Amino acid sequence: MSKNSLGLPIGTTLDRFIKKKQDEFPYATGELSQLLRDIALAGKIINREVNKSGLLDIAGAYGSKNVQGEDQQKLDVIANIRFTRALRNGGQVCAIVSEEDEEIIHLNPNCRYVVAMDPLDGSSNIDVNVSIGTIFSIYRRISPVGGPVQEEDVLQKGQEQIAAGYILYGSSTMLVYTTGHGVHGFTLEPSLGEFVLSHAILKCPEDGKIYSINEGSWKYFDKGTQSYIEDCKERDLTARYIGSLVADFHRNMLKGGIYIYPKTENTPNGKLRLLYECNALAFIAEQAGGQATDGHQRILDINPTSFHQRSPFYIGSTKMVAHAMSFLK
Ligand code: P6P
Repeated sequence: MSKNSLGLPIGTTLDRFIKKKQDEFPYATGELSQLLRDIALAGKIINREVNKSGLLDIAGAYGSKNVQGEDQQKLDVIANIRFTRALRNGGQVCAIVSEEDEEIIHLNPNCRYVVAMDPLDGSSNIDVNVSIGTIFSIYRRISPVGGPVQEEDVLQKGQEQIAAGYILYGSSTMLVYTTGHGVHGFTLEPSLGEFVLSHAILKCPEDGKIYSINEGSWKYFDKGTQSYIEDCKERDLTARYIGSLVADFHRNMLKGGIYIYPKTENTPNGKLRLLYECNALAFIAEQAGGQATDGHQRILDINPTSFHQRSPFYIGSTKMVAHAMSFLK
C-alpha cells in the first residue's frame, strides 16, 4: 500500500491521523483529540452552508455590526453559532473568544481548553463566491479547572498555543492544523464527509516571488512598506491579493510568498486581530518554516492586552519577511 511522507497510508482520515498522533503521547488524555474532531465537524457543517449560500437566504448582510463595527454577514453569524455549539457540545472547552462576540463566551468551567476563533474570515467575499476561511487557536487555561475562566486564560502569548489551524472553503475544502509537531493538511472528500490527509508535513519555501497586500491603500502606508512594495516591483515579483486572509496565506505557504496588512493612517495598529487571526497563522507559519512579525517583533511574542486588539501583520517565507522588515527599521 502506498504511503505518504509520514509513513501513513494514502487516504488516512483526520480521525485516524489524530488517534495515531495521540498514541505517540502516552500522557495524552484524548481531550485535545476530541476538540480537534469537534472543530472538524463544525467545519463540515459550515462547508455545507457556504457551498449553498447562493441558494439559501443566508448570503448577504445580517443587518448588525460585530464588535469591530463591521457589517456582519448572515454566514458570519451562522458560523459563530455552529462553532460555539460544536465546542459546547463537544465538552472540551471552558471558554471561547470569537471575532463575533465582544465578551468571552463561557462554556464548561470543568474543561481545560480555551479557543480563540474567527468563525468565518473574509465573509464579505461570500456573495461573490470567493474562498473564505475559519481560523482557530487552542490554549490550555491558566486558572484552576472548575473555577471561572479568567481574562489571563485568554490573553496568552501566541507562543503558548497548544494547537492552531484554519479551514479553507475554497475550490476544495481543507483543514490545515498544527499541534507544534509540523503542519498537516486534510482535504474534505464530500462523498464520504471525511477530511483525508492530502498534505503531510507542509513546508513554506524560505523564499518566494508573490507579495500580497491591498495596494489601494498605498497612500496610507508608512514609507518603509511603500519602499518594500516598490522593491518587489523592481524585482518583478507577482502581486496576488484575494482579499481573504486564509486563501492568501494558504497559497503563499505552499508556493512561497508574503502577506502584508501593515499599519495605515486609518488602521494605526493594522486591521487583523492578534488573538484569533495573527497568532494562529503565525504558529502555523513558523511550524512550516516561515515567519510572522508585526514589522518589528515576532507575532508569537506579543503580550495581548485585549481580546480584539489588532496588529500589523507580515507573514510568509522567512527570507521575504526578513527583507520586508529591513525596510521598516
Ligand atoms: P482590505 C477580510 O475582511 C480580512 O480580514 C482578511 O481576510 C483580508 O485579507 C483583509 O481583511 C482584507 O482587507 O482592507 O484589503 O479589504
